[in-house]
This record gives sequence, C-alpha cells and structure tokens, in this order.
Amino acid sequence: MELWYSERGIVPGLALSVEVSKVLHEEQTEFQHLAIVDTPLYGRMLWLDNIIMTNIKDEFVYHEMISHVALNTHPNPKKVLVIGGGDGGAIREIIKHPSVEKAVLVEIDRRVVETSKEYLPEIAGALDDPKVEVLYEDGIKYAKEHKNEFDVILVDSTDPIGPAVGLFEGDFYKNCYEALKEDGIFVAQTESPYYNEKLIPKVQKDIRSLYPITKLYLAFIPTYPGGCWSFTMGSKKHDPETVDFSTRPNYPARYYNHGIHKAAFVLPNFVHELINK
Ligand code: AAT
Repeated sequence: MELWYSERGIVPGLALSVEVSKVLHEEQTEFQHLAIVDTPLYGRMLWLDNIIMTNIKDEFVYHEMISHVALNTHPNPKKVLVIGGGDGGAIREIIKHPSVEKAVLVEIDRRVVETSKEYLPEIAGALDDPKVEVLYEDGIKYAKEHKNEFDVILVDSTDPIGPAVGLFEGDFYKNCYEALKEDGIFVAQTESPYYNEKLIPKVQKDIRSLYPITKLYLAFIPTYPGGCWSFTMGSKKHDPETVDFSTRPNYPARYYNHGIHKAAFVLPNFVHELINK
C-alpha cells in the first residue's frame, strides 16, 4: 500500500503531495499537529498542521537564505534572535558566523525542538551549542519585552495561521524594530509571490514605515508552495546590496554565496509590481 501526505488548504486549490515510506512520529502538541515521516524523495520531513516545515533534501536553501543574507549585510553581528524556527536550522547557520556571541531562539512549541533534536539531528544539532539559548514562549510577547538588544532578528515562522498570525502584524514589526540596535537588521519569511499577493505588499508597507532600507529577496525551495519563496528585510543602516564581501567571513554553505546574495535581490517584474502595490 502506498502512503502519501498532502499539504492542502493553505493555498486554496493546491495540493503538494509526497510519498511517505514510514511514519516515525505523530502527536497533537499544545499548539499544533506534529509529524515526522521518512520519504523516498526528500528524506526525513517535519510537518506541522499538515504543512511541510522542513526536510533533509532542501532545508539548506531556506535556512541559509533566511540567515546569511542579513548576517553578511551586518558588518559585525554579535547577538541574534530567531523567532520560531524550532527545528534549529537557522541557528545552525547563524553560529557559523565567528562574530556571533549569542543566538536566542524563541519557539512557542517545545515539542518542535524536542522532536527535531530526536529525529532531525542534522538540522537541530546546533541547538546545544553553548552560544545558543532556547526559550519556549510566544515570540510576539518576547519581542515586546526587549529593547535595543539585537543586531539581527530573523522570523522563521509558520504560515500566517494559528499562533503565527501575530508574527505578520504591524505591532509585532514595531516591537522587533525597537528590539534591534541602532544598526539592526530584520528578516522575515514572507511566503510565495505566486500565492500570497496580499500578504507580501502588506508586509512591505509595514516594514517600509519603520526602516529606511526595505527589500524583498527570493530563493528557490521545491517543497514550499510555488517553489519561489520570499523574504522581507528591513535594515536601519546597512544596505544588503552594497556589502563589501572582502571583509566578510568564509564558511561552508550549499546554496548561499556572494553571487547568490546579490542575485537574490534581482526581482522578476511581477514581483516588483507586487511590492509596489
Ligand atoms: N525552519 C523552517 C520551519 C518553520 S517552522 C516555524 C516555527 O514557528 C514552528 O515551529 C512554530 O511552532 C513556530 N511558531 C509559530 N508561531 C510562533 C510564535 N508566535 N512564537 C514563536 N514561535 C512560533 C517555518 C516553515 C515555513 C513554512 C512555509 N510554508
């Protein structure tokens, strides 16, 4: 008997289906339905509420691109905050930067972290690094309670449903702005330009109202709807498009390089239109 898992409902009219060879773990946590499955195509996968979060085959694209663009734009990032991202992939990338002294992960669902450590050590392995602090609380509340503290804030959130709705709202963005230092940089995953025609311009507007430098950049992720994925950056001082790469660290990466960093800001016309709506 073949078993297939389908991501359905988040983009109306679309199903993203993957053959599953083995279901390793399923539970209803306090916040969401969590599943870990093995698949022939993507290797091990983490699903939340029947939506694909990450998998062994393509996770490097998302985790490198949510992290390294901001971390190389900032000349000396020391303290970094990740909101969401309980699988630990963004944290693994952040601590590759030698200037980083502390990375704080604020994940609402403890079970995502615990399960990722157990079943996805390739992704979650860095969560035990001494530079990393893992807190189990709502990122919306955490951002409100911290001022002038971080060089970089990354929002590695689920889609704008359930506990993540507030992570796409103006008040949260304002609190993140205030939690950043005077030359801080903010990045949020902002979904697919094909299917989120309302969300992307709304986030652009919110971020533009706060930061002098606001940009959208893209990466290609086969397991997220549309395959073409967007990240929105707000920067108080440093322009991601004029980075002096000769002063930036070298570290191993599979997707990110300096050419990709520059190219990611080159947008197709329809995406330009979307962000200027
Ligand atoms: N690294 C890719 C995986 C994710 S998971 C996003 C995480 O955000 C989940 O573990 C979820 O529990 C957490 N989260 C949701 N809301 C909050 C909140 N309010 N505070 C803190 N953490 C939160 C991203 C996948 C993107 C999927 C694209 N389709």
